[in-house]
Amino acid sequence: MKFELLHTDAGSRARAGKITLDHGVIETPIFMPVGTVASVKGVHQRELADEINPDIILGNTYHLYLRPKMEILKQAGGLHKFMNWDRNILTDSGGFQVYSLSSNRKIKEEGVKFKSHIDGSYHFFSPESVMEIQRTIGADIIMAFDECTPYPCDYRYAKRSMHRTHRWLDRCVEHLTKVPEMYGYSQTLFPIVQGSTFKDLRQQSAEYIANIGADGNAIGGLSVGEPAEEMYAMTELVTDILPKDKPRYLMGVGTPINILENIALGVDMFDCVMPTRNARNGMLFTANGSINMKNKKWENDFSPIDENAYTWVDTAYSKAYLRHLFAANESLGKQIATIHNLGFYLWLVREARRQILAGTFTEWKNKMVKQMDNRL
Ligand code: PRF
Repeated sequence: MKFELLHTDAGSRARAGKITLDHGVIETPIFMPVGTVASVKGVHQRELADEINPDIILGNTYHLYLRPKMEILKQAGGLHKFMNWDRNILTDSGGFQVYSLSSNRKIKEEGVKFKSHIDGSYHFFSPESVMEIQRTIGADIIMAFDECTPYPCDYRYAKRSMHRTHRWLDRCVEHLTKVPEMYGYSQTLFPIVQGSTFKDLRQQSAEYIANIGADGNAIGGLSVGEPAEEMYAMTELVTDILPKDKPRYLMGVGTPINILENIALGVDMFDCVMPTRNARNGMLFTANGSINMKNKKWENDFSPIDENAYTWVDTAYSKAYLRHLFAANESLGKQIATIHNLGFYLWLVREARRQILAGTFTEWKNKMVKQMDNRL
């Protein structure tokens, strides 16, 4: 993996860069649409590639391991071939989904025993097994096995958990050297900073992760219920320590405003279920704020969904039509809303990149943050 830092903003820490991997170039800042179970929910791969056009999408180790299971992915020749997606993929390690989705999980030094949310069966994840699973899935960027602490979290637990995450990271790094890549292209491991919302822990963790010398670094444990100001304070502290010549990935963030604020703090990569999940609930993100598409007020509004035309659906359909689809519970409504939201998120990070390169980022960001705070 190669990362070129093209420009750093003068008035903030925002950066524009370029990551080169075997499945293509990623222009940063980037938003990665979430394709948890080998599908970005409701969007065909062709629409994803042609209309939304992300350089990379995300998959989940936890879900893919449980279904379709590793044997099928191995037979398919990896996730890219299985789902017919020939651009980059990043897989999360399960270090978050195990805690948020499974029940009866038991964390020990060796790893985590958990109960499947699908059929109640018991499984065990360790740093070693998660590296092997991610080799089989075959994503271009794979994540270290960590523990995402909840919020709030008491200091003693956060500290113990952070040290265990660091020990798990060492085991991931060590084990990965023993398990070869399976499909003829390279995979890059990103370690993850933890430390909850404690400054000294975040600092220690960022230093530990920086020392690993990985090709890219992630920040975990944020956007788990803490106030936005606390998240920004942690990001700022961590990006000050992580190497400048490597991409930074803030996991599971966030709203359009969160994304712009964190770009300003030096983050290069984002993922979040928000644009896809909220779309399915009828919530649209726009440059002027969010819209509840189910609201009666759109019943006879025949203006386009979004005249900024991020994707073809924005001008092909009216708000009244989309509102009707939600009222009638038609699956097409969810699909249209998903394409719009992902189109908007990808526009947002691309425009941020353009503004960074033009030297006008901060002014634009402040204006956008104000505008996007509205509810329409
Ligand atoms: N760890 C991992 N995945 C994650 C997180 C984390 O802390 C988060 C936290 N927002 C989202 N996804 N492995």
